[in-house]
Amino acid sequence: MKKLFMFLLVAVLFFFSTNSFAATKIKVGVVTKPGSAQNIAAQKFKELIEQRSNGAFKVKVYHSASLGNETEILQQVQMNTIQMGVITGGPFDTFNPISRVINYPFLFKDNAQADEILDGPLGTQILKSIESSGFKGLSFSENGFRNLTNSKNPVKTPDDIKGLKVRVMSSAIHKAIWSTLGANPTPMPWPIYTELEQGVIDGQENPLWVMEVYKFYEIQKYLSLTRHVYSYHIDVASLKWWKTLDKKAQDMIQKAMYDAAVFQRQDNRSKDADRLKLLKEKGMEIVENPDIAAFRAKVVNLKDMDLYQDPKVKDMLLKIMEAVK
Ligand code: EAX
Repeated sequence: MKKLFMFLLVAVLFFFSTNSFAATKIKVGVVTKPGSAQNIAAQKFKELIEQRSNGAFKVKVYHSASLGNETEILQQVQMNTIQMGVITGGPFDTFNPISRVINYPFLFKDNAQADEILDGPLGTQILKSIESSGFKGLSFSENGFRNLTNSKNPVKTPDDIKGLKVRVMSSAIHKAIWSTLGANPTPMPWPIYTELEQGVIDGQENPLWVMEVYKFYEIQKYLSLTRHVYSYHIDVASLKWWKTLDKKAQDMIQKAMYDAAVFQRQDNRSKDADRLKLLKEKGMEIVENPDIAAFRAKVVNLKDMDLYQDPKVKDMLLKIMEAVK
């Protein structure tokens, strides 16, 4: 009996001693493939945190929807079966309506404005408010300004959109934008190449990197530089997991993710001119100056819709609008 007790004691001590030296594993979920905006942010985070923690953290990035679509990744992050994700703003909509404010059409004029708001106190407040949904918002990396592509006709004015079947993210505001513009919006999770190829949908909207990395130039003839929404990712951690970490670890992770986000935004922006050139070479017909004023006029009243009736959400939207005036 005594021997058995001693054996168990040694076994328990051994377990704890080895475990305290084992690296803490962090699973990061992204829906897109290597070379994508989300992956570049996640990979940079991996590189920075593994290096800065001397291997105390070990990160594995699960890409290409291997853990499910973005809604499914977020559900797993809530439960802490996945610790982190780099997730496009759209799908957050069903978890917390605060995410709608940044998806508001024509909110930011340019990248500098987006950075100023998202890295400033209002951005911090948005990250803080998703805690009520089980997420620790760490930082904002970016998808970029979204542009419309389609297989039917060049789009210069909202009239050219009438009846187009446009795939949208799982997001009430994105759906509202496209129905207000006269399209027939179809919510669908990523990826969507097959649906575009088979004509289930006529068009989609995304930043330029998507058209390149996913080869949409093969199946979408027309691109309009509508820049209708600045699309962000929330770099998110499981709040459940976050609470198990000590302050030092939290700070280190937060800083590494923020630095990765800043790196990724610059990386994304620095490639856009070449992407446009490539898409032209690949045969896309590009409307570089669509009638933005006409698009804007159509969606100007979206802020008064039910979507923004929650006073917290409306208040945040109005504050941002005021700040970027
Ligand atoms: O980043 O679903 C979307 O349209 C996203 O922008 C997609 O994940 C590409």
